[in-house]
Amino acid sequence: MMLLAVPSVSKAQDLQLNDREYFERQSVNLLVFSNSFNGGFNDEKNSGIEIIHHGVRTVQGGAVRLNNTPEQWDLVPRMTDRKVDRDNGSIEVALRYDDYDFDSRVVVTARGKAVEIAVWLDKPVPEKLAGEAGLNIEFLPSQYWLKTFMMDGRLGRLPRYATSQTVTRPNSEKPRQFKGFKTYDDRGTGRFVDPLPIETGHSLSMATDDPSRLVTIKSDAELKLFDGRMLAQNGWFVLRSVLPAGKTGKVVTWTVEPHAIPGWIREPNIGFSQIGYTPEQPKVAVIELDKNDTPLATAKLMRISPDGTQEQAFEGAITSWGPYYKYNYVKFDFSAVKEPGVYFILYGKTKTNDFLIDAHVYDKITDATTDVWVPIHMDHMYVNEGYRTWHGEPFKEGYLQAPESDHFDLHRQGASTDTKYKPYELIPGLNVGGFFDAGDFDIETGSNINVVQNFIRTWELFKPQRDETFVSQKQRYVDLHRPDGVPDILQFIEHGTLNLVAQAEQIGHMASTLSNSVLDNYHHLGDAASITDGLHYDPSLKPYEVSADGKRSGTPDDMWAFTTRNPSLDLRAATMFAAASHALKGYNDDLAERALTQSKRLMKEATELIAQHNAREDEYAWLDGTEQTNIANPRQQGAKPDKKRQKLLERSRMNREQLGDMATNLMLYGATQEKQYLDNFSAQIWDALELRLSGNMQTALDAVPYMDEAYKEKLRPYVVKYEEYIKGFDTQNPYGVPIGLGNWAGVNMVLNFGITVNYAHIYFPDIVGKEEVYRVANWLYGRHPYHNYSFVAVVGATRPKQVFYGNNRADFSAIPGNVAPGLLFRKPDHFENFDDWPFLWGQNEGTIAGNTQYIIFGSSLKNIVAE
Ligand SMILES: [Ca+2]
Ligand SMILES: [Ca+2]
Ligand SMILES: [Ca+2]
Repeated sequence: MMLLAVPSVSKAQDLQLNDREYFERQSVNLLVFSNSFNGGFNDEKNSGIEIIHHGVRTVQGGAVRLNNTPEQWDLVPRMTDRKVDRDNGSIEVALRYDDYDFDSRVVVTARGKAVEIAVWLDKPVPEKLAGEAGLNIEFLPSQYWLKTFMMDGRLGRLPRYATSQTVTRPNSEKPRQFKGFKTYDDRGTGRFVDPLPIETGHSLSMATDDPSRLVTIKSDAELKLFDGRMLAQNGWFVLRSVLPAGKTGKVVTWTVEPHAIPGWIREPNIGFSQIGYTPEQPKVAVIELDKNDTPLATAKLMRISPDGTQEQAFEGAITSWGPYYKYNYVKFDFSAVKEPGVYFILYGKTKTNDFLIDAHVYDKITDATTDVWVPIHMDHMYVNEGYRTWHGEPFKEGYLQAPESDHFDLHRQGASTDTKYKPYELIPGLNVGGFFDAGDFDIETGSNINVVQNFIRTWELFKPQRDETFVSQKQRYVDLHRPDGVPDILQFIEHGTLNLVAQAEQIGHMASTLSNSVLDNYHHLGDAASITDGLHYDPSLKPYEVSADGKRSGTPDDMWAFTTRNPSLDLRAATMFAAASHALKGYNDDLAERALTQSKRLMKEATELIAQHNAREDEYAWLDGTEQTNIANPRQQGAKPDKKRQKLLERSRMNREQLGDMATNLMLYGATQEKQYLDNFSAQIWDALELRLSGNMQTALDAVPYMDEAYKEKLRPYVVKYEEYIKGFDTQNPYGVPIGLGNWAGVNMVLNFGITVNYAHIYFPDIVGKEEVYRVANWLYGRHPYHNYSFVAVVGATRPKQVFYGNNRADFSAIPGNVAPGLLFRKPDHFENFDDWPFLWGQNEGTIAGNTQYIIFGSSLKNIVAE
């Protein structure tokens, strides 16, 4: 753990192929398909040839592409082979477009301080793609706009906003997009928009006025520089050379040289809590250092007095944690400082922003989420805040039965509708209640079930009476910061339940989703009420034509209900309905009654369907859905089932089939107080804890309020083991929390962990000490890799993140109270979270399920701190 990198002044100045299979020199990492185009959402702007330049991933998307400025749903190549040739210092990838039977090879070879990028073809470019296929690479707009560039000696400045020129071309010339969908509405013209280049030539220098961003590209082929934002707000600056038609062999060659600032060392990233600290809590900053940096012996805590003067409050030793991926980590413990006040950390010349030490720093951590983020995501309502309208009432025309479709956004409708409706028929009554999924505007039923459950849990545990939101279902109107006499959480439970009950009543079971029918309105950025025209789709009218009575239109923009029946989703809904009916009783008795009716019916039907189906399930699917993949800890993985374990698994599976899911049983007991549910739970929990302690501890803790002392005593040794699991993170990474490596950063996993730790502390304070509950808070509020901004657009933080992937992302903005997924891992060793570029959903999007999970975490943390 103590292997500190020795700083070396005389590091080789040429790009070298390193052990992690990328090209490296101090301040430049050049990756060749360490990350390929295989994410769930097509072009995620995270793949191909990438450059991490002075610590920031500013270039990606290097590949053979079929468009001047590829959009998310343009075709991406499949990587069919990748070879690393150490002797020649080169990496070769084979790329294939199955839709066009088109293969190419890209070979990247180190040439001193530059690399050569060459495209090789064994067969000429297919005729359909001649003039369209090219070698592309993409530059991050937020790191290049307003900077100067030079093409063949001509100077220019990269624009802050897209204002270059375009042409239109016949649709027949447009290469096929994802699954044949279209990202654009051609308004009946039969033509698509194609950007024209900003500049063309043979030698380009990007950012001649910024040595940290300067990249020079030279080629005998014509280089064309485009602005991808002309088609899509999340587009990048694109450099490309069209591949010549009819040629084979080495058809295009570029020389690419990223400038390196001599002796550059990355500024230390001092991770600490932007929300501040209570006087008594542990206070340990984690400092992320360049591997060529030499750790200092001490750091200081400075106090800012009320008169504005500064004084040293504390000086303490720097202790080493060691290397973790590409950086080196040290810690600075200033727990000794307990006096309330305004402070900042001074490490060498690096000074943090100020923060508070005060008993009340956690008081407001959930307010922005409950008062602002959640109500803005209420669907089928007009949402107002002061002078501002967030959105009008969306989807007034309701939802059509989806036809069979292999759809976008991971949605699918099977061949049968599983309903009484014919494809394209209006399913009445679905345009009520519900919450927008995330940065998009669909209702994901599974997420909405989670949301209602999260609100119910918050309500049952903490009974928050906070009332800052006016909600009128009759007026279909929400007004922020206007109390209406009803606790907001209760209104949120009602709003979620209204949509889900409508689904069960109208469809007969749960829809998988209520979502966009056409891709060209799915990527909508703006007022949700303008996604569709609010008029019923009438195929007897021409597109854009409106009926004489003004009620129907020929524009096929109506949303669809995806209705393929999924009994496990129905079962989850049944559980949630039982709990909702309990929570809503006395507030909305009619809805409570409807929820209970649907709960009983779905429970019965779904259990029968599942029994018929008798689906084979693999070991981890039921054990825990959240922690099974991608924990950045190899020690967690690969535990092979032994004989005893196999036996336990068998028994668990049988119990589950006969008694139902244990967490569901527990929730049903909470809702009904019927003892059989508690017995069903008790019959399963101990095996579950033996099989997967960390994944099932939360459920075990959730049962404590219903159980006797004997249960608690039996649970005790498991909590002791869980405490070891918590402490184990201290040696796995410098931050002491589970860190995810998936294509979606791991905030949900971190929040789950945080909630479980909080409850373990509440019920077993002698085993899980109070100091443990700050692990996740520290991470969320700024103690993490890359930068030290709070991942929560939160009240109280000095420096929250400023841009998120919300539905206002095109304005480089945030919706207050959002929680970002966090640190996105790029293989093989890079964590990042952009705060000047909101469009990478894997690091910046907030989801309705995640943000309501945060409300539970935050509420429990506040309660513990207030003790
Ligand atoms: Ca969605
Ligand atoms: Ca209210
Ligand atoms: Ca419509």
